[in-house]
Amino acid sequence: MKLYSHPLSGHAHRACLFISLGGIDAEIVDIDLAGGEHKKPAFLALNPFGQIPVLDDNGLVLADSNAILVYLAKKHAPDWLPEDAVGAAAVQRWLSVAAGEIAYGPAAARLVTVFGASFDTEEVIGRAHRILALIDAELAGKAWIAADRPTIADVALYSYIARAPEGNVDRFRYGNVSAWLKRTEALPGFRPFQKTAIGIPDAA
Ligand SMILES: N[C@@H](CCC(=O)N[C@@H](CS)C(=O)NCC(=O)O)C(=O)O
Repeated sequence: MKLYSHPLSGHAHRACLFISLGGIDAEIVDIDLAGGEHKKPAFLALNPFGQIPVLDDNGLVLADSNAILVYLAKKHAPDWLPEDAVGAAAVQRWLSVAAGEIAYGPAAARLVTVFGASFDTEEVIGRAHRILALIDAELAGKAWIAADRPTIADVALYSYIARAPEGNVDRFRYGNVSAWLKRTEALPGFRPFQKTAIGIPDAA
């Protein structure tokens, strides 16, 4: 099994993190985003969207980080994705947040600073704080976002929240979020998301 990835992509880190937490055997293959490898025919044949991450499980090719989490959990690490209707819906609710509010908030703010994207900085940082405040309230009195144990919902939310300061989003003011990040980082098999020197330093 191969995962096409890039060390500075939070979407790819989400998949790499779960491969590591789940003890899943996969080779991580870095794609040269700066050189445009993801827009060349060989990669577009794997994912016409021209985006990483992409999983290739012996010819079964799957794009989209959250789809990859669902596939890997179902196939290799079922404890991370509840089967029952209520439990599965609770996880899906936060996968949607990861693909929505997180992508358009903290991930977008980081795209501006780390990759030079031209979003409205004030708007994306404002969005980031709105979703962080909601998640902070949601985590009051609970250890994990969607169940009484870690699930792929926690994995999907982790990467861009952890690196939100790189987009000048001060996440340090959200105490429940900070405690949840630390709990995630203490899980066996945790794999960190590469840091850059950009944005608000960790010590803030
Ligand atoms: N919905 C996709 C989004 C993936 C995504 O945005 N990947 C970025 C890297 S973080 C990418 O490949 N961007 C290159 C491009 O869109 O041209 C997922 O969850 O995997």
